[in-house]
Amino acid sequence: MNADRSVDVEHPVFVGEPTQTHEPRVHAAWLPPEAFRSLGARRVLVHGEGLLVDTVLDEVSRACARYGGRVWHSPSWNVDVDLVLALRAAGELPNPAVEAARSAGEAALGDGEPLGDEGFLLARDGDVTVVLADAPGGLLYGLFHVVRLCAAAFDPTRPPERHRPASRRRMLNHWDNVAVHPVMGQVERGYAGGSIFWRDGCARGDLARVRAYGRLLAASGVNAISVNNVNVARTEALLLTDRLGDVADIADVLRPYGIRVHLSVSFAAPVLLGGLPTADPHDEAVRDWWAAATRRVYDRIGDFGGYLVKADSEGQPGPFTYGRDHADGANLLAEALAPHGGVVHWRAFVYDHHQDWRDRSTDRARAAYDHFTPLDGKFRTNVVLQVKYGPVDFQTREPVSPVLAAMPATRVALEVQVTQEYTGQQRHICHLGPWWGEVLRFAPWGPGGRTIAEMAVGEAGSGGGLVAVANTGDDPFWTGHPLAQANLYTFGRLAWDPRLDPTAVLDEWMTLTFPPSATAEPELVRRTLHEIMDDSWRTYERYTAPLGVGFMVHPGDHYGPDVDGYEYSRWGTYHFADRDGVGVDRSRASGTGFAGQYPPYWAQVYESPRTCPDELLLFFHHVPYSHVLHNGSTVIQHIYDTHFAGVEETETMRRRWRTLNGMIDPTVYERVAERLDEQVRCATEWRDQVNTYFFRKSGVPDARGRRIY
Ligand code: GCW
Repeated sequence: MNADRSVDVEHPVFVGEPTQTHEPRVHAAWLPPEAFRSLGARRVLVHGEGLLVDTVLDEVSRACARYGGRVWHSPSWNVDVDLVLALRAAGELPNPAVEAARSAGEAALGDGEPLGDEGFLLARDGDVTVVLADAPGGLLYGLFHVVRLCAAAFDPTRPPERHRPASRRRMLNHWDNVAVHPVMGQVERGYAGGSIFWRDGCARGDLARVRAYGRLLAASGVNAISVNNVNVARTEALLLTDRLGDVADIADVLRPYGIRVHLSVSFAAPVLLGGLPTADPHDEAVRDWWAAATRRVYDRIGDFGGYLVKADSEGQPGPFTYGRDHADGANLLAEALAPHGGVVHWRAFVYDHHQDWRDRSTDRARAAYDHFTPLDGKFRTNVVLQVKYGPVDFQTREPVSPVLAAMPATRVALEVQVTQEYTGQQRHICHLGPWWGEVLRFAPWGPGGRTIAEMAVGEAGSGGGLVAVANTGDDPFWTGHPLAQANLYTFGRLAWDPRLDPTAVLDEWMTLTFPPSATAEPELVRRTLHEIMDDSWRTYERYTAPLGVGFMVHPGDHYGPDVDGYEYSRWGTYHFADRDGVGVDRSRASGTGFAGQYPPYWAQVYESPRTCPDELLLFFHHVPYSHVLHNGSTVIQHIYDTHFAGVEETETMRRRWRTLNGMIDPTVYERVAERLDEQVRCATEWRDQVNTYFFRKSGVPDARGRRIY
């Protein structure tokens, strides 16, 4: 035993600065000190070397310092311990108990299958819990698994388990601007204050906050992050060159948590930054420019993740300007990144945003499929095509994008939006886990076939994985609404394993965020939170746009109701309500043909109002108000009923929340209480505007005679 390397509570090993999550100013989210109680009261041996092992040691040391445990760092043989976190490759394992647990675990799990860079094995032998990994990253994720399990990690009867992330990359996109945008502000579609990275044109420099963020993300499973908006203006474009140092600083503080940094870049960068006359992907000078710029990035940030690109979309430059297609565009950047192991995330969100509402032949929902499917097989292997979950734009309900199933020879990533642009903007409780779960379980070739989750993961993790638009900012609760933290946590966990049950993940989040050991009535709190959150996405759906029609939001800020707000606009999002009926005919027989973009099973189901699921009826069909749904109600009565019910449900949420007064942290209580008042107000506005609109259009009274204006 090397006494110099042993660590005890008087002399904990800190490899980094203490993070601000321990200061009252910033909420600890799902990593309050209390969540570490079970771990921190144990005798722990950490075995192995490396930056991420230092992070593990730091975490364990701080937990033990607080809760009376002890920590040793290898080589410390023959100490009695409760928990060992060990790298298998770090030479001989620390003691016979560890060795025994390892063999027991490996035997129980089969052949000692490789754990990869991030996987780990958890096994018990006698009184010892052992977490084994082949790489430091695995040890870090193993540590957070132990934290999640609390006492269960030390249950003598716990069978061995092996964990590996389903996808290599689990990525968050920040739509943060460096310079405040005149319309979109510091964070585009940000509902949690300013950016944690940038303020008023500069890097914030407050890297402790970024580090604390990295820690939270690592504990959820996220391992990649793009640090600037996909809409890249001049100041943000400079992050690739003159301002690269700011990106490197962020990369440095996120690295100990296994998180790689990516950049959104402008396709026009060779012109904007390089002074070239063109950004044509076929131009030799343009290719050289990207190669050189990318080399400089890697000289500075050796583990840089890659580029994220929104091209030819909503005013962003792209290959269309030069008569090239999106494979040409994406491959240009992929070629520059390939020698360094980087990857391009190329967004499929390409459509005509100058549509004429009079033109019924153009359908925005068709656009991504029409642009991209002819290019299947043409992208380099380090291109990931990033596809929004629905064909339009992050609505509360849309069919799953047909592009996800239509490009078998392309690495495709599923993009979801954790920031609640269209789902209540973190003023409303809208837990999105169940919605993402539905998307992930969707089987594009029909029931029983491969699912979106399987496709995003790909063969042996070769798919593009899951990507999300982040919902975090410099708000003390990180996400504005404290309960919106659950959406971020859930995204990370589903990105790690898309087969997880979102409600079980929510439960995990509750246990970490409101630790039972620090909560007066833990079961009551948990039950009440489930009652409030489990169905909150469906509640939101009920009081907003009906039956999948979408986009009845206030133009610009996208908050609150405005039924005709987009009806005569250029954005291609219409509902076509008239005195007889409502909805968009996207059938092949008489509509835009969008339904035909699905494989035969769903193409057929969506084609007819008789078979189309109720919740998507108005997305696919224009039907009379008297149309009878599968649920037995008419469309008009369904609109009335759901809108009345939705508001009642928000009132119930509020009532339930009030019963928690005094049981949870008062600042959390107050913030949520405040926002629930706004949710009830806004839901009421939705109900009354939507019901009144359709009553006036249709002239059909509510069968139950409730008040409509
Ligand atoms: O939903 C829309 C948003 C835009 C956003 C765009 C996108 C970053 O309203 O603000 O731009 O999607 O996904 O690129």
